Amino acid sequence: MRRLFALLAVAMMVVGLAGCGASQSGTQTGGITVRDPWVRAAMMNMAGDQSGAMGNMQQSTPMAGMGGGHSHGSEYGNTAVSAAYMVLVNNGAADAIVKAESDVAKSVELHNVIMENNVMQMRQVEAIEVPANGQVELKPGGLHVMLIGLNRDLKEGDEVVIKLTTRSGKTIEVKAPVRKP
Ligand SMILES: [Cu+2]
Repeated sequence: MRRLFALLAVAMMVVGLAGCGASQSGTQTGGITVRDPWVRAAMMNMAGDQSGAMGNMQQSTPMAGMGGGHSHGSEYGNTAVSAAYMVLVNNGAADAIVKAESDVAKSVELHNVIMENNVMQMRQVEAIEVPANGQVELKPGGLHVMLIGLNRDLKEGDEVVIKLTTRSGKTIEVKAPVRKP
């Protein structure tokens, strides 16, 4: 009887692994994978135009007052910024993105956009949760990976490498093409 259980367990593991391999189609990690990544085109010298990363947001909403301080224009001043978007697809247990890194910017943060006093503002978030067997879309006007202090221009056709770290300890390397929004 015990032996039967052992055999059963091994059989289940094999089936499980095979299923996993098939659904991953070549990617190295189970759990979260990235689909359709892109980075918003932005120039380092955008005198008077800080709309690079959040163009949609600023066009459709008034600037936050001086006290607000969380809209792009007032928070980042002359620092060139951009943002990365993608779909996070999770084939496994609930996980989250807890860190993002890239060579193209001095600092990289996880951000969300929220409404406060009728003004859309960006907020840094500690993690982007991705539910088990679910997906989360990072898109303009919502969750995004914020690139602050660009080291170079991001022109259409360029490729930006972004490294994401999951709460479960995996690293996901994303190669995101630069696009105009
Ligand atoms: Cu942001």
